[in-house]
Amino acid sequence: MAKSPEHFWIEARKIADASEKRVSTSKNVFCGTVHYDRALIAGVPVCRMTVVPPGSAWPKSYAIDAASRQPWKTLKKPPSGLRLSWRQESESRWLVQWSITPEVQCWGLGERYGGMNLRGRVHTLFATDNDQHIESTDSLYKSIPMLTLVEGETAYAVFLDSPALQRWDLDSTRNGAVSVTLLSRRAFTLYWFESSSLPDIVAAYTHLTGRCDLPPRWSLGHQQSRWSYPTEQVVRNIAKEFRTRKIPCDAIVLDIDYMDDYRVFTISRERFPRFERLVADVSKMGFRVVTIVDPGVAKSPSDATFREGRRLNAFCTKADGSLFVGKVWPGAACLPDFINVEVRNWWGDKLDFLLSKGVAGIWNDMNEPALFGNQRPLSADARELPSDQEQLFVQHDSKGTVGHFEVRNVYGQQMALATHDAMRRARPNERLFALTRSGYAGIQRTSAVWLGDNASWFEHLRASIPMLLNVSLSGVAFCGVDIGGFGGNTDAELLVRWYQLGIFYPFCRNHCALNGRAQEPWSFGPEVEKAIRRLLSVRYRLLPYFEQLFAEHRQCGAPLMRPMAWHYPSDSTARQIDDQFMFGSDILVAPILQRGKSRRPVYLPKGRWFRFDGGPALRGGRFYDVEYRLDSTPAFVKEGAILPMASPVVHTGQLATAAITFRCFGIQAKGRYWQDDGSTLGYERGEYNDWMLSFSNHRFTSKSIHRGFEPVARPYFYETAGRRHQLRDWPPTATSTD
Ligand code: MIG
Repeated sequence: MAKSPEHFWIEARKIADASEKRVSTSKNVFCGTVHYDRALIAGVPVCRMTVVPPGSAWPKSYAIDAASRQPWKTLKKPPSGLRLSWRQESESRWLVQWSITPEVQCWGLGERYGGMNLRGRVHTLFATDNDQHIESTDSLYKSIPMLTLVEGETAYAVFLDSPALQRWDLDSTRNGAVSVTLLSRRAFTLYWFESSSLPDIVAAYTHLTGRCDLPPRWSLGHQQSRWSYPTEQVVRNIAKEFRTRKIPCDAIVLDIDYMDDYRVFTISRERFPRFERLVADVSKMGFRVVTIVDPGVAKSPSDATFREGRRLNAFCTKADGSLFVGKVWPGAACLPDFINVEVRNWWGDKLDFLLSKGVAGIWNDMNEPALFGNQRPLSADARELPSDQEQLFVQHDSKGTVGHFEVRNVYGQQMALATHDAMRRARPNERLFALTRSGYAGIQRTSAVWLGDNASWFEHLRASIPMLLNVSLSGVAFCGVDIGGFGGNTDAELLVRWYQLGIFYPFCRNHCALNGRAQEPWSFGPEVEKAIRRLLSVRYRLLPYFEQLFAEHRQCGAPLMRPMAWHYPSDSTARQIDDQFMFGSDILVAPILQRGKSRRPVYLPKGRWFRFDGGPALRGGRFYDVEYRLDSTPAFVKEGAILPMASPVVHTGQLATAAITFRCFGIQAKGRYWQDDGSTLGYERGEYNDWMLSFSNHRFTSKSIHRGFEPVARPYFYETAGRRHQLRDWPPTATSTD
């Protein structure tokens, strides 16, 4: 048989690899203990391998949700489902290997720049503040070692639970070889999720690592940010502009310039003389205030936080016990050692400085930790881990001292934990909003995330879809990127196109860097403002659907943003698509992603679809060339769906009494409607209503699945074929039948 050209390439690469010694032939030097077990998690068979080097403690997991309990069954030998080989190659280097078939696509792995399929490249997980998001970018802020391998209609997954540097080579040599290199001297755990459906894999992974609590309703609204709104007066003006222009908005975000000399837990009284009044006044207008908090504490005897931290030994030190000092916004600064629970509690108590002033949300930035002039303290291609003493600094938890690189990937995670726990203490019955830049597996339990410093480029608008899909499949449902782009200057066209997509980001925030051109919605004249107002009002009208999706996430781990294959696993065209996505099961989002274009191809899977903004049904199973004007909603709704929608409001405080319309798509439709107070933890005690909605034979009916919440009176309608009908006795009283 004639050999294919590909065959010769593979042979040639083998020769080249051998001469470069890339195929490691080192032997296994492991002489510790390894433990295998297996469990059925959310219906998925999962094999677990725990590797403990001699003299090491059993691994401590920062990822696993303490509330999750599994019936692990110990095995005498490696389970057959675990289709990998592994070895310890040197004192600090581990190698895990397996091979993948040609059709496999590699998804997940947290925050990666680029397209959705990660195959063909090496991906390093080592928390890095990198504001250059370009083709060659590798490590970014988050490190989530959960890879999903999609193979036809099913998927399997590998989660390597270790907060040390990991290098995932996903077949960069194109011969089907996958390898994971881990640089650590400590024990680690590997989870292998056996072949299942994609939704089941994510359900099982989020069962283990947790799901996000229901966010406060206001945090699902539009948030307006800027580095930085420099004075109280500027913030008041921004608030006033939003309200007089009737552009929906729920939060104003204060970046580092609200502080005095960038010192954490201070307020510049020169620029924010009546900060408390400001917070109270904008609250009356329906805004929440979110403030940034960075970990670096000014190394200065005049700084109270520094003095306290010093007294409590709260800072990371060098191996000789002296303070580690790096350079960040406040100048020379020390870093709290967040893996220590006492430090977390101390820091959390300090947050009362902001919480007691009425600040609603905390935004944790720079928590990789970022250090000016030292963003990559260990080279991405390092072969060995320096000794504990040489790992930039050392950290201390209850078990003792550990080199920073061993736990670097959870620095941000543990800061987020301190924040979350403190907010919980201060507000025991409230839903919390915290945002973080760095994070590790399980970050969804404490924080929403955004993907750091993108730029005002169409490329980054485009990349946000696959990036957020991969983050979503890595367990983090509450995510978004800076709308308008952070770096550089946005322009009218880009800003509008970005809002067209951004209204479907679970976390919806406009944010812009210091030097960039202003990009508040009114910055580019009335036409642009009008388009953005309309787009944001679409988001606000859809917030009941958002809330229902978050409730679903809590129940089964499903993210809001889902790749097409989530709902169409047997459609091989859908599997290749990463420039459109499903928002829940009913809405397909396919925005314009290129400058100068107002049309794009949109793939509609089998079934019939309606444009969100109205029009005739379209038959799916093919591509359409679709035109979007500047104020169009770039979305389609599946026939047979019922979307719960609110009447227009400008902030979520008005939502509880806004009329609800159940929009029915098609002559037979089904939907779900979740209702609660949007602000407290009452839903955990059953204080919510959950309805099954149905429309058929020209009749709208509903069935209650759960009733535990008494909503305030508001009008309800259903809408079919463009006509609205009031539901006079809805919701039915508990005793009536529908
Ligand atoms: O060194 O606080 O990603 O959102 O505006 C830059 C200033 C520090 C980086 C964050 C960005 C934020 C900026 N911060």
